[in-house]
Amino acid sequence: MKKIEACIFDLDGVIVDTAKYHYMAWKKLANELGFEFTEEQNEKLKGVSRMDSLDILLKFGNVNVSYEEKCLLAEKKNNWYVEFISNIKDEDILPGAKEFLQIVINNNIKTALGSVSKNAMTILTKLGLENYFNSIIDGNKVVNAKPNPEVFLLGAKELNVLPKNCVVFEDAEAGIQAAVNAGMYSIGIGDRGILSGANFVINSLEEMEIDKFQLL
Ligand code: B16
Ligand code: MG
Repeated sequence: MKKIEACIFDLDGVIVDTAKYHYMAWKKLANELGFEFTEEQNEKLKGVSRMDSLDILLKFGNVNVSYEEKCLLAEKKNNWYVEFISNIKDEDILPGAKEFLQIVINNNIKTALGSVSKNAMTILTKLGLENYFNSIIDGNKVVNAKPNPEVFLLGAKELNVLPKNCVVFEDAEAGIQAAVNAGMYSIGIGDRGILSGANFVINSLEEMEIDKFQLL
């Protein structure tokens, strides 16, 4: 069994089912700007910062706007997203997430959150999940979004664990790439085709057992 000292979890799409709310808000913005935005196109936005996501979205729609206009559009999207998550409940926690976090903690493996979302703390507090993490890295602590490894490297640093002894759980292509760039093991959650860069892929944390670390 590899020496696993820490698990770093992405938030949207790994711990909570909020990736769908990001998609809904981006789709609403695209429609308002006069173009369609598919779930397939949305894969390219997962794990990517708000402004970088907006740039990708506008490219899909062939829309050119000034920097000032971009700031207004990003704010608009975020206001919708914040509205969507204002009623977030226990049912929005993804299957097996809380249970697996508890197993990890019981096995004396450190835990960190590695999200580039500026709304991460709001979500964790609303769901009473903040105490499951020894360290919380969110979009307010990092400059570079995934696939840049900054978010995961800062998590490892705060936990005082070497990157090679960390496992990252991710649902986004950019997130798996960030884990690879950080020199960490990665477990993809979702589509095998999209997450092919991961060490292995599972459907949800419900399938996760400590013994699976032997596969890394
Ligand atoms: P916000 P993660 C990412 O969170 C989302 O996957 C991505 O869709 C979003 O654009 C980004 O956070 C920024 O979020 O607009 O709330 O600051 O997957 O890294 O937990
Ligand atoms: Mg995610």
